[in-house]
Amino acid sequence: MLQKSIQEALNKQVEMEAESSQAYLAMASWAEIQPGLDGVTEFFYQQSNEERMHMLKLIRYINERGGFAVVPELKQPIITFQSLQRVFEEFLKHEIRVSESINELVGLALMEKDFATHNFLQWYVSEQIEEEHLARTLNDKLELVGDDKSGIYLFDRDIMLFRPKEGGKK
Ligand code: OFO
Repeated sequence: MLQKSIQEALNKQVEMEAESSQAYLAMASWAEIQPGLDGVTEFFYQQSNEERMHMLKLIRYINERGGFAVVPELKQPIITFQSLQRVFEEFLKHEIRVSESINELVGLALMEKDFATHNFLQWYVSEQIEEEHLARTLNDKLELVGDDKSGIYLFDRDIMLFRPKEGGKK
C-alpha cells in the first residue's frame, strides 16, 4: 500500500509527464506548419508519445500499489515559438525541471523507506539522464548552426538519428 505522501508526489509526477506530452505535442504542431521542418515535427510527435508512456507507467504503478492515480487537468502549453532555437531551449528547460522533480521523488521514497517506489523510480532516473543529454546535444548543434539555412536543413534531416532506438531502454 502506498503512503499518502508518496501517492501525492507520484500523482504530481503524473501531471508533469502529461504536461510534457502536451508541451511536445504543441512543439510538433508548431514545427509541422513551418516550411521544411519534417524531421523536427516527427521528433516532437514521438517525444510527446514517449512522455504519455511515462505518464501511463506511473498511473499503472500507483494503482497496482493500492493507490489511486488521478488523471490531471492541464493548462495550455506554449504553442508558438520565435525560432527553432527557442523550441529547443524550452525542451531543455523542461527536461531539467523533470529531472529535478524525479530527484525529489527519489529522495522522498528513501526518506519514507518506500524501497519498492525507490526501485521503480530508477527507470526514470536513467531516462532523464538520456533525455537531458539529448536536449543538450541538440541545443549545442543549433548553436553551431545559428541562422545558417543549410545547417538547419541538415539539423532537420538528421535529428531522428539522435533519438535512442525504440525498444532499447523502454
Ligand atoms: Fe518523461 O521523460 Fe523527459 O520529461
